[in-house]
Amino acid sequence: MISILGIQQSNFVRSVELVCAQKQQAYQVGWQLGDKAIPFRSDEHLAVHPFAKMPVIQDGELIVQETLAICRYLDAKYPVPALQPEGIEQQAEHDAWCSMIVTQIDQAIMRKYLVELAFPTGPDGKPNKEKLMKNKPQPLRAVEVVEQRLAGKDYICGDQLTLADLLLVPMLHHAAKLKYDLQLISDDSLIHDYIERIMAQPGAKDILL
Ligand SMILES: N[C@@H](CCC(=O)N[C@@H](CS)C(=O)NCC(=O)O)C(=O)O
Repeated sequence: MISILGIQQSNFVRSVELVCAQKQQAYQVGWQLGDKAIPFRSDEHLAVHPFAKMPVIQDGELIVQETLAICRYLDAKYPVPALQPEGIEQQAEHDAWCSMIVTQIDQAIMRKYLVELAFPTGPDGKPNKEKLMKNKPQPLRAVEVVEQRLAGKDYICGDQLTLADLLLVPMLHHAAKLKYDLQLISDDSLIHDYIERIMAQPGAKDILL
């Protein structure tokens, strides 16, 4: 059983869950690795991730930090189905998208926007609307970049589901719930069909809640 340290609402924890589900590997999510409790931001957490981030996984004796490293490790250890393309050029393109997704796209959609809604910093414990509206151009630009990339494709790398999709979809799934002045994804965006395509994958409906 693979242990995933973190909370189920985290987009990056969900990405790792989606990879485990694709690989038909049993996993558990919570503040423990194996039998050992690891409270958030505790010394034990810092011992397995020097910046106290989630997810961290334990697979047998091995502990792996950082979502991209975890996903690549799982894809190598459990090769079926393959979640990275073959060919040097295709791999380079896939690596570039994985990198953009876990850096710029995550920063724009999650850190600059959705995290404010999940953990509000405004008066009376409400989301800080001024901050959200000031930041909104950044997630909107990230959504536009994704729409341009997906035009004419089923997945980020063409017709193969890859790690890039499993890194991206939890962010888009959270973002797609936003309405009215917070809305990021228009009702007619191809992103909705893309999310549905991923929803049809093993375990996805139980992970993307
Ligand atoms: N570079 C890390 C970033 C992970 C990350 O930002 N995780 C968020 C949850 S999605 C987190 O740990 N948030 C808690 C915090 O920053 O204190 C990775 O790729 O795994």
